[in-house]
Amino acid sequence: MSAPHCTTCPYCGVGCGVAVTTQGDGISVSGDATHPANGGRLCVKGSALAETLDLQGRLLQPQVDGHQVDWPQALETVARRFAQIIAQHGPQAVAFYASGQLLTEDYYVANKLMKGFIGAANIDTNSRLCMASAVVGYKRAFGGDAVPCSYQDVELTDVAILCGSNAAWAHPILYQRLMRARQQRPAMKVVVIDPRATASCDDADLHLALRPGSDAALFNGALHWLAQQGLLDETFLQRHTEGASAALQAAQAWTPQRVAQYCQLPLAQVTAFFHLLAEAKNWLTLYSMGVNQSSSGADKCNAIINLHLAGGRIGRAGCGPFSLTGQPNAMGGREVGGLANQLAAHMGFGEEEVDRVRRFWQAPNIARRPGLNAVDLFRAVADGTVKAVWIMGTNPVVSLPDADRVRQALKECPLVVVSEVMADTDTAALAHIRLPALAWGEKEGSVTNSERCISRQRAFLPPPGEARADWWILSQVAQRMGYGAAFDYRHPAEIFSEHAALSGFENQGTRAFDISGLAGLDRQAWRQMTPLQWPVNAQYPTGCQRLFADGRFFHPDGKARLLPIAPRLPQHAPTLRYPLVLNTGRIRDQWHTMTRTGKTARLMRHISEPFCALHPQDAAALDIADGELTRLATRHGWMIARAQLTTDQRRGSVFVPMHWNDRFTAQGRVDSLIPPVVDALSGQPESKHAPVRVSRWPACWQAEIFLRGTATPPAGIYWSRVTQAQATHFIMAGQQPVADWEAWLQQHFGLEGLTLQSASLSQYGYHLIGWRRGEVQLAFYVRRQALALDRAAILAAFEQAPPSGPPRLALLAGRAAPGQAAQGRTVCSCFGIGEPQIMAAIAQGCGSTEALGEALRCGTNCGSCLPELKKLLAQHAGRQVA
Ligand SMILES: Nc1nc2c(c(=O)[nH]1)N[C@H]1C(S)=C(S)[C@@H](COP(=O)(O)OP(=O)(O)OC[C@H]3O[C@@H](n4cnc5c(=O)[nH]c(N)nc54)[C@H](O)[C@@H]3O)O[C@H]1N2
Ligand SMILES: Nc1nc2c(c(=O)[nH]1)N[C@H]1C(S)=C(S)[C@@H](COP(=O)(O)OP(=O)(O)OC[C@H]3O[C@@H](n4cnc5c(=O)[nH]c(N)nc54)[C@H](O)[C@@H]3O)O[C@H]1N2
Ligand code: SF4
Ligand SMILES: [Mo]
Repeated sequence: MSAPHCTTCPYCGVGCGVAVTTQGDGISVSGDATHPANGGRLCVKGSALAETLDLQGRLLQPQVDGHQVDWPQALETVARRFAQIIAQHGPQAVAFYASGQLLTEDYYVANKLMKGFIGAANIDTNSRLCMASAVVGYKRAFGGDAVPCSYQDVELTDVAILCGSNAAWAHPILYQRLMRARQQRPAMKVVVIDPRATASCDDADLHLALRPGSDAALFNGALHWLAQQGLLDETFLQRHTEGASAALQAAQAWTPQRVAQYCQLPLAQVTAFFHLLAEAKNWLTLYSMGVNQSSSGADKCNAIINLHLAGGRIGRAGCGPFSLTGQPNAMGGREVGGLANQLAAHMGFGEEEVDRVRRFWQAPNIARRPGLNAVDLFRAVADGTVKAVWIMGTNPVVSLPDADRVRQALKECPLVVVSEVMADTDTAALAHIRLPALAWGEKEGSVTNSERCISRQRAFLPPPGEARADWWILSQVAQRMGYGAAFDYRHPAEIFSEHAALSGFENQGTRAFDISGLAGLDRQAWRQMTPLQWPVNAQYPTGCQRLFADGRFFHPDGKARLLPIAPRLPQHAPTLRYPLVLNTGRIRDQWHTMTRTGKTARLMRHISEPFCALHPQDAAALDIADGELTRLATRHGWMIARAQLTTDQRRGSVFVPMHWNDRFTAQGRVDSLIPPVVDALSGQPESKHAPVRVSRWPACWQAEIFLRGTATPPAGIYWSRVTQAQATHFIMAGQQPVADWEAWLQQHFGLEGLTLQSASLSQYGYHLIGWRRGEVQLAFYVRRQALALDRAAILAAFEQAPPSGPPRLALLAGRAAPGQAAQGRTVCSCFGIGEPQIMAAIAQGCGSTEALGEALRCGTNCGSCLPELKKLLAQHAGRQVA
């Protein structure tokens, strides 16, 4: 066994350290105990990383116009086609669309090429959909895009306010740090501000299920109320801020009564929140997409920051407005200038800044004005202004709003280049040129997490096939476009060092992002770099945990700004035709468009299908029962998802996960429903809010098929693919009756050479199993209503010789063989523990999560399922009482 490689998790912005051990062919992954973010822990996605490393589905060879080519040909074609379009239509006719999942070194090269050498600023990233509002908020308030806090602050605060953040699922390790701190310090309070009850409300003292989009009013109200109680920090305001009186004036109208009415909250909850603030020494607001993804996202951020400034709750332990970044390197993108309205290293397009960067890069064609942000960029592709787009590390056909228009735009675009790790994504399917990139575990570089901590991602696997690092691909294209000298990089350490030097270039304390202390790193030192928080410079040689401790901000006068905030509701209100509000977001075990987490059976078991969470009363009014298929439609598009009735939803509001796409389901891209409405200041889309109509999707049959090998379900039906280790598994439903199931199966899934046994049941039911050469090949079940199959038992049959006797009848029935326990829905993905087992253990006396952990091991590894275990315990207790 070799010594563990220390690297960083490629998923969320918590940025956990990962220790990888290789032993023969086996690779095991655990938390890196020395990493400051996680101290050795990993959540369920991090723990499953080793299962995503296989090469199945990987893009391993460059492709041009559908043909496999070698690298020189691919690179020359990209360079030539880009150069032709630039020569004919000018630099504004080309664009890059990149990702917060690129490494800092990749990002730096992409940004330098586009802004310094091609000469347009048309490089935007998926961070536009994610962090853009937070960036505007910080820049307006502090004069720089600087997150003041550290993760330690969650352990030191008195009130943690999770606003528009479901950290229990989206930032699990940070959430667990918070929960542990709370156990040790019972006086600590947790407030969750979210229209729906989430796993993060599990241990909250107060959940404010406010009207969608109304957050700014709540924070204005808190500001006004604290001012009235004389609880603002007048000294701090006077010494270190400007704009307090205007902000207070704007907040004046927001009495607790008015806040309660506007936010549709009980008055008692509003005042309870204000009292919590009044009584606590330290407040920490952790905010995320429920704040940023809004047409007033930037203002919501500043309403939060206003409160922290006015209360003097910033720059000290346990305090601050803490925007949680989503992607592993969203922050790195912000540092290099990976947004179309920033130039580089926290510099914008002021004349002096442009000149400074031009001199540093020795750039021949530096861009002098901002480029197109993501939504506008794809609009420009649609109207033909942008004729070439290079997409790297993101899947916009799934994740951008108005996604059907995005897809159409790419179909019509003369040149689409995609750098990807996977061969088949909804976006890669439309590319003229596909470039195989190195994936996590193969690539080398650095990332910055939510608390400004720079860590290394290290390679522990050889490059597969022809895959190459993103920085290398970009540099090679740059060289072929004639910019050789500026892109002559041989190692990512050289890029990092240049980036660090630019951050310090003529900085003199004027720009927050300064890592000039790392500018001289050679390869060896870069290889060994240990995590540290920027700034890293002469003043902070070993990094800095907390910014603004000295009350000095980055505006020229050194003072922070409070802004007058006028709360605005989302741009499109519900209408008679589209009466409900569509909210979207994440689930615990999937990552975005599922290209990697969708490969892991274990991560698919927790939630296996796109769903639509509805309040039971809304569902009753629509005649929709739990588990039925629904059709959701907006003016932009439609989708099918399975109804999940829950009082966790507010009335009038539905929730759909953002993850599903054409690779996994028939009609499940929620972003095809989202209007391309953006915040005017940040350009960030209002992905959390669309007026929607929900109706039943009446199916006349529901089926599941398990088969060895692959197949494509027929068009016109609903289907959803559930990754399983043993078999391909589709859940299906149809609106057209099928007269002869055997013929239908033969046509779409192939039954040649199989020995078959079938059973026709009453009520439209039909089951069929087929085997060949000692192996079960296919199992199919159809009914008029939803099925209740024991999937684990069916899958187990694919690992054994075809059964006979009662076990065969059990397989035909879709049930566990006699004497075997039923598995049911998986709750603990780490140990594969299902709900029936957990409920049985509770019934037998396990009264706490600890007792359950001892009996079944559930919840004892990553802890991501603890909120659900608590819910099941509560459910059981509720039943006992009833
Ligand atoms: N498991 C998992 N974890 C992830 C990711 C993933 O794909 N899967 N992605 C990562 C990325 S890139 C990101 S950006 C983060 C996102 O992390 P989060 O922002 O925590 O996740 P979301 O589920 O998108 O949205 C958070 C919450 O905002 C709420 N919300 C909606 N509208 C409003 C509103 O008007 N006001 C308030 N206060 N809340 C509202 C939603 O109900 C939702 O519960 O997660 C990161 N972590
Ligand atoms: N409705 C709705 N829409 C949303 C959101 C929402 O909450 N609601 N959230 C938004 C947010 S916050 C985000 S961050 C986006 C995320 O949306 P996307 O960025 O589109 O989602 P990913 O699936 O992470 O896409 C990353 C792609 O890069 C590939 N990849 C992985 N590693 C590498 C690599 O090293 N190099 C290269 N070249 N490719 C690689 C992956 O296979 C994958 O196809 O979605 C946004 N869209
Ligand atoms: S919390 Fe989970 S997904 Fe996020 S970085 Fe840590 S292990 Fe990875
Ligand atoms: Mo994100």
